[in-house]
Amino acid sequence: MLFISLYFFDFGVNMEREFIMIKPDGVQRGLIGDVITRIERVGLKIIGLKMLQLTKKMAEEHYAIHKGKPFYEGLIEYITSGPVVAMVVEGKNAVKLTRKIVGATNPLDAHPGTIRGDFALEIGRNIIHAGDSPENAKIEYSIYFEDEEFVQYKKIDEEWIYE
Ligand code: IDP
Ligand code: MG
Repeated sequence: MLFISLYFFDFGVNMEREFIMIKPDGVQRGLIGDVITRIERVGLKIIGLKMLQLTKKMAEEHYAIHKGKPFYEGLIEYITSGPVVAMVVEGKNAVKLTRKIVGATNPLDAHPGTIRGDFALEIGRNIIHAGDSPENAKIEYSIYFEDEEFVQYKKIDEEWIYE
């Protein structure tokens, strides 16, 4: 019993949900598979996944914190320019881990091996979005997903991923 409660306690620490979006350039360039592979292989669990075309209203809500910045209008145009793939993943330290896999905002600063470092060269065409904190990830995924859409399941590799 003690073992079980300790196990659950440990597993619960830093378990987070992260919001990820493959932007229109990622979709158009055929990178959906590459991106999802990188997210999956690190051990994160996909609990929600959908393709959609963002409306201007959704885009403005998503990027509300950037309103007024010089790149804002271009960003709204870019993110609504074609279909995107929206995803919610779950895992220990999911936000920090995802941001590491995604790489720096400007692909010029993103290390090789990161998604932006490997697939992009301009800041305004940087393939992927990822929430920068668990709180912001929740605000963002709530624009695109209802809570009931998330699938609760246990992956058989969890005991080999979590110590
Ligand atoms: P992040 O996507 O790494 O979190 P943010 O600073 O939150 O970076 O910016 C959101 C998005 O806005 C970036 O991913 C990028 O597409 C775009 N962006 C940020 N800064 C610039 C810029 O200086 N010029 C053009 N686009 C920018
Ligand atoms: Mg951001």
